[in-house]
Amino acid sequence: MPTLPSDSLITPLECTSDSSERHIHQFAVQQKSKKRWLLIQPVSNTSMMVDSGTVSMPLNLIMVATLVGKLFDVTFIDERLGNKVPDDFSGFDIVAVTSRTLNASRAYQIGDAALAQGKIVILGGVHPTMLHEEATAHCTSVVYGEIESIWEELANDVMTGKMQSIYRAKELKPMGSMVHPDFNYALSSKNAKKYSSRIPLLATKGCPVGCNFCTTPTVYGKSYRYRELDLVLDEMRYHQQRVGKKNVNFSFMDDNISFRPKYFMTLLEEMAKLGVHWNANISMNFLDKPEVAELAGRSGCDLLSIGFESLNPETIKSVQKGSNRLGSYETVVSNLHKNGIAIQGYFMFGFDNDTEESFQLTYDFIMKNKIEFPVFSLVTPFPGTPYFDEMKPRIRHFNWDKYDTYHYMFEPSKMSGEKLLSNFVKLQQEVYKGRAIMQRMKGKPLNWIWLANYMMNRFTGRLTPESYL
Ligand code: B12
Ligand code: SF4
Repeated sequence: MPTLPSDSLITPLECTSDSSERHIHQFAVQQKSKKRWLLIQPVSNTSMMVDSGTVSMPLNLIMVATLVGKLFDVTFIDERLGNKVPDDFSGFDIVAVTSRTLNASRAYQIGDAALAQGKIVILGGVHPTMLHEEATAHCTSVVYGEIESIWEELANDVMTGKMQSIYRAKELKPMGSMVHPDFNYALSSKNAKKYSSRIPLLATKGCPVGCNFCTTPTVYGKSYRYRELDLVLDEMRYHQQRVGKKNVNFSFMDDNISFRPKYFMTLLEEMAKLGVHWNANISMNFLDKPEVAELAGRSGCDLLSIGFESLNPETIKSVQKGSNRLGSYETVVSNLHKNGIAIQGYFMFGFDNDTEESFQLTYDFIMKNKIEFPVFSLVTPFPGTPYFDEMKPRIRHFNWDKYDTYHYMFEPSKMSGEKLLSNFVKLQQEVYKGRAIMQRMKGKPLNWIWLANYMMNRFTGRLTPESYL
């Protein structure tokens, strides 16, 4: 491939972002053949339901594909759809793989195979970011955190073939400068019908709450960025036009969409005018105000995912989840229910403060407050978090395939591992018994949440404590 004289290369830090992008683009255009990238979303090896059935469109890899595709040829493979990663990478120059912890071993396997065939291998996503030294053994380069903030430098090095082992931005770009994701990469995939019809969308990034088990504070620090409202609304309108109807379902991928109440409320006011439906992860810190829940309902919200985590105040304190106030749990639920918003409630077990009573307390809370879709997980110290460093000497294994929040990680101090798992299974089976489902769901609209309960009924019926080992 012809190369340009070195003085035409860009040192991104010396240029404005606009001029460096223009410069790189000219460079790419001048090349006879563009470099060919293979982008891969690997499937995890976990035995649990994580990657089965319909899966959400991977916004992270779509964002990567959108940027890369402006300069290079892109082939997009999502293994979770059943699409096959080739054994022979000769059709590609660069193999780039996204990875969380639960699919890190598969990402490394692909990386090793591509390296052995002399390809440039790039690993990105939360796991390589957290454990870049480990990841470096399976790739040419690791991208730390979001690609957008380091793209010009990475693209420049790919073109010149001078790769660095890690790419880490000195500062994060404002979200307004990020490209609109091009969903065609995912939608034109073979088996794309296995994607959930909910369209992933991003309005904000980061979360300053700082829970000790979460990777977000490590990756993005205390920063909280948001996109201009018009950009978010334009993206919604674009999808409305693309599908030819107003009533499109969006799923916000934000870490904590409500952290800036003014921004959030204005976004909701505008969404109410669009006639869309949406769901999101949300922390409960200001959902105890009835007017917020009212506006959320009016703006088309049909489900909110809330990390209640635990009913034990000591546990909430120990994980530094300052946004959760136990005294507000019931108010938050009732505010949302009054406005027709269903709740996907996340509950974690296995903390040192958990006792056998914790399970009964959680059961009572769920049943009394009619939580529509409770999700139970075992607390999992993810590498790179303060919690991981604290628990490392007690963690039973470092088999990344089992870092899916559905495996037993360490023995809590106030209960044996056997008791933890037997109570964990029993709680799920009780909550998803036919009678309990009827009690929680009676009078609720007949929609996919009923179906999710039915599937959970069948799934939990088969669970044993050994399922979690
Ligand atoms: C929304 C979300 C979900 C959604 C959608 C997930 C999906 N399909 O994308 C749902 C609810 C389905 C979900 C499920 C799960 N999630 Co989740 N989720 C998130 C959340 C809040 C945002 C992810 C997101 O899409 N962000 C927006 C995109 C645009 O940003 P991004 O992912 O950071 O991607 C950028 C960079 O990482 C980088 N990048 C990413 N890949 C690549 C690849 C290359 C080659 C390059 C160069 C760069 C690059 O550039 C991207 C674009 O800016 C994150 C927290 C977080 N901030 O990461 C947790 C998070 C990813 N989830 C987590 C977990 C544990 C899970 C579950 C296991 C929970 C469960 N038990 O069900 C499952 C696993 C599902 C799966 N198969 O992966 C953990 C993972 C921890 C870890 N170390 O692996 C996180 C980090 C939260 C935490 N606890 O810290 N999740
Ligand atoms: S509130 Fe959610 S996103 Fe924020 S630090 Fe805690 S777990 Fe992470």
